[in-house]
This record gives sequence, C-alpha cells and structure tokens, in this order.
Amino acid sequence: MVAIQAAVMEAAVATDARWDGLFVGAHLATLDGEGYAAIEDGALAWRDGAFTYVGPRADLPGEPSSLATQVVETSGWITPGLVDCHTHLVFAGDRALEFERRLQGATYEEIALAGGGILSTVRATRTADEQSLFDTSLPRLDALVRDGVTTLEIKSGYGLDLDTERRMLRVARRLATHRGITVRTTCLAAHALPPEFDGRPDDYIDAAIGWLSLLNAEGLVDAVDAFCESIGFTPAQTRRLFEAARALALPVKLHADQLSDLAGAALVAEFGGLSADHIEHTSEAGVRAMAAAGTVAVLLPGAFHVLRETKLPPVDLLRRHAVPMAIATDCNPGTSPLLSLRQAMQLACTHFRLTPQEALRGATVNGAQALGLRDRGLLRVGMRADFVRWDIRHPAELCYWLGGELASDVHCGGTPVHTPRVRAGA
Ligand code: DI6
Ligand code: FE
Repeated sequence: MVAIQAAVMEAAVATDARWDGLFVGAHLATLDGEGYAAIEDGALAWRDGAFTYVGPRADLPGEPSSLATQVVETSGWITPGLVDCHTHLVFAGDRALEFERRLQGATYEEIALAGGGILSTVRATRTADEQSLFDTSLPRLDALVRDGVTTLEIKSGYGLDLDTERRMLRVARRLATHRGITVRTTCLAAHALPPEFDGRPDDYIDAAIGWLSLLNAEGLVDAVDAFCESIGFTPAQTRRLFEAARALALPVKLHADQLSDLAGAALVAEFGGLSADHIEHTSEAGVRAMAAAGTVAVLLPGAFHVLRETKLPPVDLLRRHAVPMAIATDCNPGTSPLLSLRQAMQLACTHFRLTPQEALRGATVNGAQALGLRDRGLLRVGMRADFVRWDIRHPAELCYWLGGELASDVHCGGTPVHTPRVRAGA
C-alpha cells in the first residue's frame, strides 16, 4: 500500500444529504454476528446517510455504476466507524509538569489534595473564552477523527461553575457541527469540588443540580456523570445527583470504582445507567448488578497505563456475566492524554488481555451502546453509514501497531470526514 498524506476535510465537503456511494474490493469486518463477521472481497453501498448494501461484491444486485453515483474500487479492510464513548476532550492548558511530578513519586491523589490535578485544569479552563477553548480542542478532535472516530462523547467538568460548564458544552456542540461528526455531551459538574465550596460538598451538589436543569433546558446535555471516589463525591452525593437526572429524564453514567471500591458500579446500575466507567476495583456483586441492568463496562486503559495502576478491571467476570465491554480514550489532560482510540484498543489488549476482536467491538458497537446509540457500530443495511477503510491486511493490525496512520477513508453518515490527500496512483 502506498503511503498517503492525510488531511481532515472541512465539513463543507459533501453535505448533500442525497450523497451516495459504493466501495468495492475491500474486506468487511461487519461485526454483525460472531467474531469479526467478516466478508471477503466485499461491497458497501450507502445513500441518504445509511447503508443500502453490505455483502460480497459477487452478490451485488446489479452493475456497480447502476447502484451509486460514485463507485470506488479499493482494498484493505472496512470496519464500522469508531465510537469513543468517554472523553474530556474540551479543556485549556496541559498538565505536563504534573506528569513529571508523578514520575518523581507524587501520587495522583496527593497532587489533587494539594489543589493541583483536576483543579489546575479548572483554573486554566475558567480563564479561556469560548473561541480559544474551541481552537485548542479542535486539533485533539481531529487527531481522533484521523484515526477512525466518527462518534464521541465529550464531558464538561473543568468549569465547576455554571458559565464555564456551559461554555465547555457549547464548544462540544460546535465541534460536532464544525467537523460533521456526532458528539454526545455529558454534564460532569460533579467532577471535583471547586475552592469556593471548600468543606461544603453537599451545597455544591445542590448547585450542580440547579445548573443541570438550566443546561438541559438549553439543549446542552445528553447525559449526566459524576466522579464517585474518595477524592471526588460520595455515593450518597452521587445518588442525589442521579435522582435529579432521573427527574429530568437524562441517562446517567459514572466514573466508578477507579481508585477504590465504593460500589459505584452497582449504584449506576441501580439507576439503569448507560455505563460504569474505569471499574478497576468493582466487585462481583457490582458486575452482577451491571449485567442485570444492561449497563456497559467502559474500560479506560489509557488512565490505567499513565497512572501505572496495577489493579486490573474484572475482565473475566465481565465476560462470565456477559456484560458488554467498551473501550474509550478518556482523553484528558491529567490521567490520559491519549489522542487515538486505536491506541486505547492496543492498551486494552496488552494490559487487560482483551482479544483484538473484543477491542474492536469495544470501540464500535459496545461504545455506541454505552452512549445509548443503537443506529451505529455495525456494518448492516439500514444503520448509519459510519465507516472506516484501513490500509491493513488483517483487523488484528488495528490493535497491533503502536501509532502510525492506518485510516484511509473515514465516513460519517456517508460523508467523508477524513480522506487521503493523495491516493495511490492518483
Ligand atoms: N477520572 C478520570 O479519568 C478523569 N476524571 C476522572 O474523574 C481525569 C481528569 C483529570 O485528571 O483531569
Ligand atoms: Fe474520565
């Protein structure tokens, strides 16, 4: 395969909803069945944003040129578009110096308790206006898209006051429109206690509940999250927030059992939550509760790796109880400055012993489920035409390479959002 130079295309490209197309010749990892549910020498057609044919080229119901205006003879593998279901992508500043301090022995908790950590990003984000927040976040979004992401979640949580939480969520919405991809927003006002509420965490939860209903009324919130941890909020405080979310008919998810077992996974399952995230310390009771509630396990190997954790999430229990596992970047300036979902899949295989098949499901269909989205994550007729063509010989390569540029065509709703600038032979 000839090396390509790649560029993220401006959203102005191909916004025509009638745009259709047909790729022939690549192998398809449809994920619509056991394993990769692969189809060799496949064909993939779409129209009006949804797949109209997914199958072997040999079974196409007519001449390719009669099926679509644009027919592309291609190679490699096509997978569903990747879904990054847990990110904190919108923030200002960075925490590289904190990284150095941790390398010298300071722990994440010590830095947080001394007013650093999340609160240092809060200070930087509060002083950034909307445009500069947008400008610093866009390159991070583009890095994810270049590596195959077509849907992602973005959390607030570095404002911890109404204006800045709103600004973060507005930037998340603007990023989606600007790049032509899907962004689901999550209100994470209960991420840390801001200094003005020192010693008054219950008052802060009351304030956060008030902001939640305002931000929801402004159409800025798709889900609600909290950091339930000794350095975050207690299960009782989290429960109060979840009750407010329920009253607003908003789905919940939780940073659960990351650094200790506070039974966070069971708590979010009790509320029928979309996902319990991190869950390194979750017990079997928590896993059973997730299985019963249909709550997805979101594994975040980037944070595990960067914090040099040793406690592994209960992957065997999740398999035994058939809890779907999703993989996400957790892209954030403190514990997971990770700008590639494929790299997260690689880390999930090396650290958590997921198979490359499990990792691909985790970054597609299970990630979509963790966002409550059932219209994507598989190559199937009728599903959204979100897909990626990769320059690889086997899908396991997606979890094998560390770095590199493998994604050659990224389509979201049938529209290209990243293409090779120079195609082989062009
Ligand atoms: N857990 C995480 O992984 C991020 N937030 C959280 O509660 C880390 C956020 C940060 O350190 O900035
Ligand atoms: Fe997180």
